[in-house]
Formats: sequence, C-alpha cells, structure tokens
Amino acid sequence: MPGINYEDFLDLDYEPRDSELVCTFAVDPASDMDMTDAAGRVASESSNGTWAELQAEGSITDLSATACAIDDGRITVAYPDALFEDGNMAQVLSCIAGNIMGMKAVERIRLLDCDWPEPLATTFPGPQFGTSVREEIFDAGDRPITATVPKPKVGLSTDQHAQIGYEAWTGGLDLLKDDENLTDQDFNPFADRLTESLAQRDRAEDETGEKKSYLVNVTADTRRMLERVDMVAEHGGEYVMVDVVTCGWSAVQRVRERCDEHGLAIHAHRAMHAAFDRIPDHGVSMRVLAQVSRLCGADQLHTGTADLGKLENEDTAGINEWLYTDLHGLNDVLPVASGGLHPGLVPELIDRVGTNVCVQAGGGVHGHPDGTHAGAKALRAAVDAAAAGEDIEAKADEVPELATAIEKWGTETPR
Ligand code: CAP
Ligand code: MG
Repeated sequence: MPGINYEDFLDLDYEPRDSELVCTFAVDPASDMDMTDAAGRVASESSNGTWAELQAEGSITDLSATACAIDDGRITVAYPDALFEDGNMAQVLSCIAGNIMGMKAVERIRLLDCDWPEPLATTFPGPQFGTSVREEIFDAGDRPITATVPKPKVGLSTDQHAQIGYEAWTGGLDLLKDDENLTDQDFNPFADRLTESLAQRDRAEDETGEKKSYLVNVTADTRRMLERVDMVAEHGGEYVMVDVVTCGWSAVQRVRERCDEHGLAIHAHRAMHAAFDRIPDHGVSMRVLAQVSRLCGADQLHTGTADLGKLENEDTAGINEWLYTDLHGLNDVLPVASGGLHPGLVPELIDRVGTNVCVQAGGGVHGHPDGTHAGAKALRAAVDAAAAGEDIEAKADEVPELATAIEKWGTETPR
C-alpha cells in the first residue's frame, strides 16, 4: 500500500476543477520550513492528512486537498467537493479555518479569500432579501437607508429606548437598531422592548407617512433566538438582528430558516470579527467572514466605514463589491456602514461606498447638541443631499439641525 505524506498534498501543476473550493492563504512558514513544506502541511491538515505517514486505501486520497500555487507569501489550496457536507458551514470552516490556524509549521496563517464553487455554494440558502430591502421594506429610491442605535449601549429603560426610536423615526430615519450587547436584561426586557418599540414605530409611520422598521437584537442560545424570531413575526416586525460571529454560524443557519417561514430579514452585526481579522497576517479575513455571512443568509451586514469611522476596517469597498457580485444565483447583501459616523462624514462615505448601503450612526445622532430628533434630521438631510449629489453645506442652509451637527463635528474622524 502506498503511504500518504505531506508532499502528496502539493502539486504546483494542478489546475483546480470547477467543483472545487479554492482558498487563498497568506502563509509565514516556521523558521525551519520553506513555503513548499508549509503549503503541503496546510493542505494536508485542512483535508485528510496528519503528521505521520498513513497507509492509503481505496478512494481516500480523492478527499485530499491540493496546494496548487505558491506566490509571494501566498498559497492556493483546492478542496474537492466530496470533502464537504452540504449546507454545513461549521464543517466547512473546521476544514479551511480549523487546526491549520494553530499549526507549528507556520508562524502565521490567514485565510484571505475563497472562491465558492456552485455545488457547495448552492447547498446554502443565501439571503432572503439582500439589497432589495431598500425597495421591498422601504421605498428608499436611490438613497441609502438609514439607521440609529440608541446610546448608551445598555442601561436605557424600555420607555426611554422606545421614545428614542420615536424621535429618530420622526426625525427621518428608517431603522431603530438595538446595540450588540442589548438582548433581554432586567433594565430593558426583550418582550417589552419589542412591543413598545413597534408601537412607537406605528405612531411614527402614521405621523410621517413613511415606512419605518426596527432591528431588534434576538441574539441568545439558538432555542431562545428562535422563540424571539417567532415573537418578532407575531408582533409585526420586518427584521431581526443577530450578532452572527458571537452566536455562531450554525445558529445563524437556523435563524435564517425560521426567518424564511415568517418573511423576516436578518441584520447581521459582526461584533468579535476583529478577533479573527484584525491582525493582518493571521486569522480569517473579513472578506471571508462576509462570504460566510452571505451563504448563511444575512440580508444586511456591517462592513465598516471605509476608514472614516472609529474602528479599524479591512477593505470595506472591496468587500461590498463582493457582496453585490453574482454568487451562483444567491441574493446579494446590503452593506451597513457604521462605527463613529456623523453627518459631516456622509458625503465622503457615499463617495467611497456608494448609495446601495445602510448608513448607521449612534453617537452621531444622539450626541447632537439638540438631541436625538435633531440628530436624526441632520443625518437624514446629509444622506439625502449626498445621495442626490448636492453639497451638504448648501443643505445646511436649509436644515439648521445639519448646520449644528457640522458646526460640532465638522468632518473629523472620531476615536
Ligand atoms: C456604532 C455601534 C456599532 C459598530 C460596530 C457601536 O455606534 O453601535 O456596534 O458600528 O462596528 O456600538 O460602536 P456609533 P462595525 O455610531 O455610536 O459609533 O460596524 O465596524 O462592525
Ligand atoms: Mg454597537
């Protein structure tokens, strides 16, 4: 019987088949290894090899990955389709971003990008709505949709939270959003917050004649999340919000399934993504996390502010472009720009990411010197002006709340 060694996972003449998942990694080999040593080990450990020579029988080697290119600190690995279970994101990630992240053969390794083949991609549902939320839920025309998250993040009572929603909605914003760490605490219980906020939404819709909606955070263990999804549907919501990284992809998959039954859209908050993607040469890139979010069914996803805001961002524009591009017929995803935004940054933001986005601001609305309602008016006016290609300074002459916001924050990037 032939033995399987690390070298058997390396073939630089290999052309990946259309059915294979092709992954690109940045690799920094351990000091006693070269790139070919490391590449063979990555392909081996992420498919069906190990450190010891194995005796191979029958078609076992058909499941082996092949390291098929090495170029400038990067390697390409092709994974056969039969290695993967249909529609099981946890299993896929245990292969391509599993043990290899900690192997001693590499100093650092980062999963940079995946080319998802049709046979695997189409075993996932993808988003139910994607960017069409802008027309299907709102009648937003060519402008970005807008959202605000009450601040402080946690500690507001249910009444205070719902009142902030009312002020934001009537000030012109489309969405009230829960913060990532607000779920079902004693100071603001989930069920009360849902019903009170939706009651204020109805009032704001009556008064403004515009469609309004609420991103209520259902994040919890999967059983409780599904109960909360059902509650949102019963009470007439259009969306749920999920902290997709902290609660895990398998849970997101179940939420997507339940949301399909109710026709609810999913807003994906990416809290903890930076634990995977912040160190540039290690971990899993935000690009891949965005791909995984799309496959699992997020309709809108935080992808950053193209470096205009308070948080580190990886290639917002490039990731957004990928989210819009065809993926074997799966729906696209609406990118959410958030994190330190305020009205003065909106023109440059729209310049960098376009209008097919959601613009989200917390501090940049509620920190307005005249309060939330004025802050909402200022943000909406800035978005309307930027989307129409109008100068926001000129808009500020018509909208005093915008003038006040610009006077306070100018175009500064907060920290
Ligand atoms: C924004 C935010 C969002 C971040 C997440 C916050 O509030 O609510 O969670 O945008 O980052 O808590 O920071 P501000 P990202 O508008 O007050 O900054 O979008 O990069 O995932
Ligand atoms: Mg937040």
